[in-house]
Amino acid sequence: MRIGITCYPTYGGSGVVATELGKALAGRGHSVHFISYAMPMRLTGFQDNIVYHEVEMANYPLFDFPLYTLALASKMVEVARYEKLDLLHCHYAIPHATSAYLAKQILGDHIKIVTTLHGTDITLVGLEPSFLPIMKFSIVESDGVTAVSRFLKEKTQTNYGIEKEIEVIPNFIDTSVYKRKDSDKFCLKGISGGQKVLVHTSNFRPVKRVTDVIRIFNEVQKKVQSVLILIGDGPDRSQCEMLCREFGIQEKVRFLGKQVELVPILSTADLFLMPSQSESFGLSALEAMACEVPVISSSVGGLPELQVHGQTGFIAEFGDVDRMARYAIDLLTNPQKHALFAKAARSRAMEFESSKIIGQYEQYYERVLAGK
Ligand code: GMT
Repeated sequence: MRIGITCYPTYGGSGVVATELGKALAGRGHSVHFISYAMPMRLTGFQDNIVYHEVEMANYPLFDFPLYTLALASKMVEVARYEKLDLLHCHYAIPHATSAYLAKQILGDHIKIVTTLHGTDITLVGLEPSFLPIMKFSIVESDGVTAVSRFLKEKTQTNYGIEKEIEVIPNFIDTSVYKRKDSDKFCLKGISGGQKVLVHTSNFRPVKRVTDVIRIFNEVQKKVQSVLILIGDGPDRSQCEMLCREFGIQEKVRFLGKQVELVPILSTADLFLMPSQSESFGLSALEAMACEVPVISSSVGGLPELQVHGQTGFIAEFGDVDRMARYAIDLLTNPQKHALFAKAARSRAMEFESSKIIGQYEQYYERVLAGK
């Protein structure tokens, strides 16, 4: 197949899923064309049948706001025409599904559109009155729609009053890459062997509740010799740094900023924290689980579809910092229990092995192209 993939190229789960999907599809012999405003962060290395097409933005003094949706639609038309694409696969509905709809109006019915819903495109941004009608229209007009969890499928159908069939295809992980390595090879400055390592990674948006991560760790460090590693960056980072100073735990918390290579860091971890307010899937929790790191998370969204309470980690109501801290202390002070959880986390992650899930996307594409 000849597939166009559009995603956000930045640090974030939807872009990671789109890029890893494209790379895996290319590995299976498909021609893959990425269309975005910048090179997707994970699109590293050379693969013969992957081409990246950059959306160029024309500037004109009259345009107070960039017209990206239109420029993207034009680029989709150009790439689809000259590369003879069979389908356009949009990751994160806003504005990609709308651009694809416009492109299809120009190209004709032979090109098919698949839209994958990832999270806040449905649960937050798409619900804004200024976007809602176009979001609903763009989803309904896609030839195929997938969601990364059952939770997200149901939210889409109820929030937007959409009866359209939505296929649930969960996120995936390459467990041959994401596996625990000898952590001695990666020595985090200032961390001694006796200290437990707690990790959180996110885009530091309010929805991730990173301040709850700090609060949980503040309780944990009173009982367990430990450090907290925070990966990523975003609007809440300064507030988090301030909170660490307020609690006087700044020496025990490391802000590593954005990182591309997570395996060496996850390989030092004893626990992963994800106390989000909303999480349609929780890809970073899956990455941790694949590296044998149990997860303490909130019970929101698709998280209970990923992790098994009492086996791969623990789940608590979002905002219940005390309970999450108690769960963390329990696991960190009970080595036998921790070892069982670490093993269970890895086996659960294997159920999301990329080779299984990529096939589901291929089959779905075939169904959409056959008009079924
Ligand atoms: O929806 C977002 O906040 C952005 C998006 C991203 O690009 O990081 O994250 C969502 O998609 C990921 C990949 O499918 C999921 O693992 C995340 O759970 C989801 N985030 C939320 O639902 C908050």
